[in-house]
This record gives sequence, C-alpha cells and structure tokens, in this order.
Amino acid sequence: MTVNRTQIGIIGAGPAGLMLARLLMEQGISSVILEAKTRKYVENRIRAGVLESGTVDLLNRAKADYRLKVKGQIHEGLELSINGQRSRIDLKRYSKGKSVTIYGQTELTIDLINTHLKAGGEIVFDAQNVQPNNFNTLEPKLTYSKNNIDYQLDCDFIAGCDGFHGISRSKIPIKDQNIFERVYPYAWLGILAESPPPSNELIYATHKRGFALYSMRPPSLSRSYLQCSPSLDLNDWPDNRIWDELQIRLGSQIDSHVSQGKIREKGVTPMRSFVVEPLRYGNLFLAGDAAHIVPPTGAKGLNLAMSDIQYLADAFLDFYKNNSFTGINNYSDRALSRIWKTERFSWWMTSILHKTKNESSFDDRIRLTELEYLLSSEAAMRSFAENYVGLPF
Ligand code: FAS
Ligand code: PHB
Repeated sequence: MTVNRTQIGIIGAGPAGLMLARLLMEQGISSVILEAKTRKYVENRIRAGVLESGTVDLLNRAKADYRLKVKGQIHEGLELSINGQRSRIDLKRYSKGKSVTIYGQTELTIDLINTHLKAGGEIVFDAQNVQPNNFNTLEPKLTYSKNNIDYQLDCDFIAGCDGFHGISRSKIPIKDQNIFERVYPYAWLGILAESPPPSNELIYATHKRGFALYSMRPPSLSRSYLQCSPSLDLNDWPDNRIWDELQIRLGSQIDSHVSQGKIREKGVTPMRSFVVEPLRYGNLFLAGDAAHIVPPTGAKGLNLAMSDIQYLADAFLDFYKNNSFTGINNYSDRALSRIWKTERFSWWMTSILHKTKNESSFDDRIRLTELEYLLSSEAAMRSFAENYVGLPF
C-alpha cells in the first residue's frame, strides 16, 4: 500500500471537486482529487449550459475563465412560450442589471482541469474503489487503487464531490441522514444538434403536449429538451420525430422555426428534487450533487454546486489561515440556506411549466394563471428574475 498525504482529499472531478481544488490551491492549501472515470470521459460529459454571475466570479478567482471571457454569451433576457404565444422576460431590467452567461459545463470542466494541472494540481483519474475511511476521527483517509496498485491518502478533511450516485453519501449511516425528496412523473429528452436555435435567447415553452426548452451551445450548436416519460425508449424517438415535436411545442408564430440538423447526442434526464441534511459528518463534507439535486428547469444544478464550494473553500481557509473551526462548523447551515431557496425556485419553475397527465382541469388552469400573473406583474417578474440570475452566493 502506497501512502501519501494532503490537506484536503476530494472525491470527484466534476465542477464541484475541480472548483474546490482550484480555490484551495490559490490559497496555498493542498488537495488531491480522486476521480473514478478517465479524463476523456469527464471532459466529454454534456450537462448544464447556464452560468450565474456567482459562478462566473468563482471561475475568475480560480483563474480558469480565460475561454469563458471569449466564448461565453451574456444573456439579458429569456422567452416564455405559452401554447405558442411568446413573451420575453427582461432579466436585466427586473434583476437590477444582472444577467446569465451561456457556457457549457463541458467547457467549464475542461478549463478547470487544464488550469489545475498546469498549476501543478493533482488529479488522479481512473481511481478505482475510492473509499472514505475514519472520517469520524482526526485522521480521515481515502483508499483507492489504480493500475492494480493500492493507495492510501491521509488527509485532514474529505470533500465528497462525487455526485448523486457517488460513494460519499452512501458511507454515512442512513440513521444520520435526513433525506428530503420529490421524484417528478416526467423526464427530459435532451439533444445536442448542429443547427441554430430558434431564437438568440432561451425559450421555455409550455404546451398542451408538454414542456420544451430551446437552448444553445455557441457558436453553432443548439441544445433542446422535450418533456417525456421517465421510461421513454430512445428507439421510439428517431430524429425526425424529435424535430417535429420541438416545432409543435414551440408553436407556429411566423419567426418560430426549429431548424433541423445532425443530432450529436441524445439522452434522457430524470427529474427529481433531493436534499440530504446535514452536509457534514465528522471530517467528511458533502457538496454539489452529492448533497442535493434540482430539476434542471431553473438551470440551477451546476450553479448550486458552485455556491456550496465557495462556502466550503471559505471554511477550509478559515481553518488553515485563522486556526478557527467557525467556518467548518457553519458550512452545512450556511449552504443549506441557499440550497433550499434554490430547491424552491427549481420546484416552482418546474411545476408551472410541466403539464402532467393526471392533472385536474383546476390544476391546469392554476398553472396557466401562475404564468399569466408572472407576465402581468412587475413584482412577480422581479422575483422570477432575481432567482433565475441567481440569489447572492
Ligand atoms: P458531478 O456529478 O458533475 O461530478 C461528480 C464526479 O464524481 C464525476 O466526475 C464522477 O465520475 C465522480 N465520481 C462519482 N462517484 C465516484 C467515486 N465513487 N469515486 C470517484 N469519483 C466518483 N444542471 C443544470 O444546471 N442544467 C442542466 O441542464 C443540467 N443537465 C443535467 C443533465 C444530466 C444528465 C445530469 C446528470 C445533470 C444535469 N445537471 C444540469 C446537473 C449537473 O450539471 C450537476 O448539477 C453538476 O454536474 C454538479 O456537479 P458535481 O457536484 O461536481 O457532480
Ligand atoms: C442548457 O442549455 O443545457 C440548459 C439551459 C437552461 C436550463 C436547463 C438546461 O434550464
């Protein structure tokens, strides 16, 4: 067994683990990331596309925003399409000047990995059977194997940044986990295609046939989603059926045209809201999807992982620089406060935009009235905009 040591042992090289390692290194705190997948796999995962300003600020602090500054697209508004009738929401006006940036999570991950490795950071890809141990003692350790060699990584703290299906949360006794969960009766069929999006801003469409979202990956790709059954068989959805359905749900206004193009990627994303409390177990800390899941409607998953990481990096900095446990002791409550407000918005936006099969006529009318009220009230637009651009980190 080869034994190494670092200050923070991080499980997972997704956005949460990578950003944490970057922020720590910038403050002279050592870490090692143990990632189960290969670098190629991690750098090819297609997920989120909308960055809040807090996330953009963190990428700048992490010195990993050089490509974002060139390729990122600032969006000051978005459109809602209600049964084909489109209305624009001026995010900048109603959020006192804030906006969002369109930049794929794939690119963000590549930037963080390149920056960290160039700075001498340590990321162990293809780390097998990563196990957090002794995290209820002052000598937590991670064990793993790579190329048939067993390793032990001694550390002061372990950050569980290994996503919803990771090992960290599962190592915590279920009796110590307070789980809050809602599983939605629908999913999203997502495509990445070589075709221009129907508008230069995002369009969230609710239609009697179901929800659709029209997004993009500048400069030449569109990223679109269709509400579907969680048990959808992709074989039943050939490209032309997807394009036709996207056109129907967008509606037939003159400028409402969905251009068809080669579909590079097709996938089904289940929809759930999930939070585990607390986020700290001894010297093991959960952050990002390991701690919570939001339905992707509000474009919050990635951004919520980033606010967790800002708080966790602050906590470790407080410990190592000020010899104080205050940040560490407050991390869970501080992160959960913003997590629950974001869970609320993501649940609300999902619920008003997705029609469900067994929805009563009353529920359907309330849903449409919620949208009508939103578009007719400055107060409602201000509330929507401050949540969509991202509550303060
Ligand atoms: P991640 O899941 O990104 O990263 C966890 C990392 O840990 C992975 O690299 C994994 O390989 C590794 N890992 C797991 N188990 C391990 C183990 N035992 N040992 C070592 N490593 C391990 N959010 C949005 O805002 N908008 C979207 O449109 C959107 N679409 C999504 C689509 C899909 C299919 C999924 C799954 C999520 C989507 N999300 C979206 C949410 C997503 O972006 C997450 O919020 C974001 O990836 C969270 O980052 P992390 O917490 O780092 O977790
Ligand atoms: C995306 O571009 O992938 C995206 C945008 C907004 C969302 C979800 C996904 O709400």
